[in-house]
Order: sequence, then C-alpha cells, then structure tokens
Amino acid sequence: MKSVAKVLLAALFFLAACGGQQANEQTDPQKAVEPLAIANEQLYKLSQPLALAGVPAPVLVMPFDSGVVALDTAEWDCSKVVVSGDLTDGDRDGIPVNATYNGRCTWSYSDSSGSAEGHWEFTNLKIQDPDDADPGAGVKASGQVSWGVQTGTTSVTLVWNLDRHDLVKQGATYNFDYEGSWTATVAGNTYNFKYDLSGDWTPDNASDPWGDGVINAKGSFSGSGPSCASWSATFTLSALHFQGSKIVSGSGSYTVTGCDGKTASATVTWSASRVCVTVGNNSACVPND
Ligand SMILES: [Ca+2]
Ligand SMILES: [Ca+2]
Repeated sequence: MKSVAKVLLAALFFLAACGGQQANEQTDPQKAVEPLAIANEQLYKLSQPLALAGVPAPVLVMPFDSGVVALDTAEWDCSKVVVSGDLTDGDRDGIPVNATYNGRCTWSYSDSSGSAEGHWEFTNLKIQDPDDADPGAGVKASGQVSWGVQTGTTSVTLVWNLDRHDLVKQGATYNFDYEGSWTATVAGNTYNFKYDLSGDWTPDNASDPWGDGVINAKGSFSGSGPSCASWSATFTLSALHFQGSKIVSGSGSYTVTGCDGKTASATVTWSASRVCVTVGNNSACVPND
C-alpha cells in the first residue's frame, strides 16, 4: 500500500492556473494539464489519513510527469488536444465550470542505449467545479486516460477509466466518491484493478479544511492478473480522528480474499496511545507512534 501511495505522490504535481478559455478549441497541452493538476491536488488531500489506515487514494496520473520516461514536454506532439464545454472559472480556483478534454499526445526518444515511443490520450476527460463561487468547494473528474510505452523489446499500456472522482463540500463536510478501473498490459500480460471508495471528511477547524479532522469511508478493491484469477478487499473506516499526522481514535475493518480464494478479516482500533489489531479471537497492540 505504501508503495502505491509513493507512486501516486510521485505522479502529483502542482501548477498555478487562472483565467478562462473559449470553449471548443485546440489548446496548448500544458494548458490542458493545468486544471487536471489542480484536480489532482484536491483529490489528493485525503490521501494521508487514508494511507495511514492502509487505503490508497487513487488520483489521476498525469502526462508530462509520469515518471515513466523523463522527457521535456517540448518533445511531445500534442497538436490535437481539444478542450470543450464551459471553461469559466469564476472563483479562480483553477477548476473550470465544466470542461472536457480530448486528445492524443505522442513522443519518441532515442539515444545510444536504444529507442522508445509512447503516447498519452484523454478521452472525454471531464473536470467540473461543483461550486464556481467557492474556491474550496472541491472538484469532480471523470473520463478515460490511457498511455503506452513501447521499446524495441517490450511494451506497456495502461487504460484508466475514471467512472467518478468527486470531492465535494457540503456544509462543514467534504463528501468523496472515487470509482474506477485500470487495465494494464505489460509485455502481453494483462492486469485488471478496480476500486470503489466513498466517504466523508469533516475538518476539526473549518478554517483549516485539510489539517486535522474525522474521516469515515468504505469501499472495495479487486483485481486479476496472469497468475491470479481474482483477488478482492473490502474495508470500512469508522470515525477515524486524524490529528497531528496520526490517527488517534476510531476503527477499521478489513476483509481480503486472496488469489487462492482464502478469506481473512481483521479489525483495527486506534487510540492516542496504541493501535490494536484483532484477527478472530487474537488481539495484538503496538504503541501509536
Ligand atoms: Ca472554479
Ligand atoms: Ca470552486
């Protein structure tokens, strides 16, 4: 789980954006990436308390910062990125009212060690501002992002369907709902991964919405691969109080079904001083450092 969070963190980057654009125009790919980066920043805000509870928060992996191959963006050919919809950004939070991105970027690279080529594609990737009068109202994202890398010896493709990536403020609480799936093909082997998690976050202090707070969440992950017909995991997080970068109260329950079909369940309870894990009739506690 930690490595997933690190990969996601590596994929995150921040760009400032302001102003509006005319609808339905070909756009500079860097401009298209700005609201996506801001959407990522907002979607990522809950990742720390989720990661502490063993749950990765799927965010959008961005072009130009994929970590797959470090390339200057000038090397990308993105002549066909089109943005359409209502690009108004009244609250100047970088999230347009309702923008849709379609486009394909390609790149190629070669040096003495060999050559590679790849692509990024946005298919109906939609970014929406749930309240364009409130810069703290959150973001809604959906659509498909795919990318691929091909070298002389192997190829990797990844298709990410974002059914729903919503983080929306309602009163003093932020509701979130992340649903989607990945299909990765690596050297001819196909891996599937599906996620569905939702919940709410209520900050302790409304003036510091991403500081300390209480999170409730539930969801599931499932997948399959060449050597695993299926695996799945479900979880419920109840009233986790995230304070000073750790969880100080609340509980979580987890059930995992492995590739062998065997199921295991555990519950975890947090207090300010310790974390206890219960499996069946057995409990073990460690200090909550
Ligand atoms: Ca906005
Ligand atoms: Ca807004």
